[in-house]
Amino acid sequence: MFSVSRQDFGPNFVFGTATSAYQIEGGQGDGRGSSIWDTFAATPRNVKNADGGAIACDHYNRWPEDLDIIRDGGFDAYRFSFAWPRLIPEGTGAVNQAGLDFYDRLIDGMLARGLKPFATLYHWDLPSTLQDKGGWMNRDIGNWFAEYAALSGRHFGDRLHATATINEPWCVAFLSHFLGIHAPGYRDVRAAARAMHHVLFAHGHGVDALRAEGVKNVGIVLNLEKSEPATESAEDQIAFDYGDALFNRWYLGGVFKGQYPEVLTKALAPYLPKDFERDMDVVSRPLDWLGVNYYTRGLYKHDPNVPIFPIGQVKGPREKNDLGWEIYPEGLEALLVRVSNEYTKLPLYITETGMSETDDTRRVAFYDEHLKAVARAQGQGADVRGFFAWSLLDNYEWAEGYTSRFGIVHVDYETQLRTPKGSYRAFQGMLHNTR
Ligand code: IFM
Repeated sequence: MFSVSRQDFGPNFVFGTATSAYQIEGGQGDGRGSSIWDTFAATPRNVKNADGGAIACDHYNRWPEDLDIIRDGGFDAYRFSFAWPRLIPEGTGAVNQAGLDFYDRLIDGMLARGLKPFATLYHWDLPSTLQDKGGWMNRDIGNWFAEYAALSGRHFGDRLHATATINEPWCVAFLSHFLGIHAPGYRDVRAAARAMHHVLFAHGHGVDALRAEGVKNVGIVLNLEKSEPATESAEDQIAFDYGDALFNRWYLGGVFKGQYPEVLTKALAPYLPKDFERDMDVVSRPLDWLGVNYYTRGLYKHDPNVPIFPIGQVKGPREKNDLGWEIYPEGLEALLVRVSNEYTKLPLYITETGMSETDDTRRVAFYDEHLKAVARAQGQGADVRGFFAWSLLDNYEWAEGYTSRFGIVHVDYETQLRTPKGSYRAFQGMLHNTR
């Protein structure tokens, strides 16, 4: 049971659950092209147990049952993503009719169940053919992404309640091109700097393409953290400034102010695309809403041994999830108030939060605390309009494979049996019959 009730969040507050295509769909026949996650997962030592998304939760076939589960939970909305290689297998050019048909069925299925479709165009499954051309390192991705956005907007746009261009650009750029943890697995500062700019450049092109097709309610989903210095020392303050700039301000500043933090444009000057400043009006196209994904805080300390950004991270003292991420609900409150005061008055949605954990009573407490943090942020003026639990199902947790379970519904990967957990029942208890 949660200690909050639906009414605590205002009359039209949207409650939903979230997933993404590669993490749940499987169904890789039917004309879907190869994605960077297929090959990254197939490469030894990238993913625990060499797990890949070939079957995942078999949502490609089991979507009616999954949508029934969302409806029966009393949720208002479902956040899902389109798989670019399912719709345009080679990234540009020929369209896969089976892909259009699948998402037609899925969206119509949501509408038939009274669920608002919140779509994301890109949740990390880049078509491999585009990676062959440099992927996010290539400026042409602005045009490739616009073509894909236009198709999605033209075909599905009138049935979507909200559309996000990109999910978590920090992960697309930094985690995947500097830290090498996600596909395509680069550890290269020039690759990262280019991806950091091009992901937002492509986002802006995507916004234009969606609007040209008449799509309403367009946004982006940023993963943000509550960055803090590890100590009060001057050196750690500087480390915090770098960390906050890398995780938060690059994306918030780019999208809402058309400006990247100077501390990074200086540090990355040799590696950024030439004349990137000329693109900032595209990067900062006006939006209708912002999605915030929040999981933890970042605690930064000075580390003189790290070149370019002399920073390291330390673990905070609080409870952790089973991936070691510190649980810090008041960070969500502070972050929402900061975004609202410093960056945008647009409607905010918590498009993801959740906990990797097998002990579901801890997950119930996690959600309760984070819901309360949202209500407190609303009380301080943050215009938060919705909350999506990550995730509907246990699913493919990227480099963690299937070892990490974020679902409010348990999935037995042998049988594909879905079993609602206590956290699902807690949402159901709060939401039931109040839609
Ligand atoms: O599973 C991911 C999701 O794809 C993006 N946001 C964070 C989640 C948990 O790591």
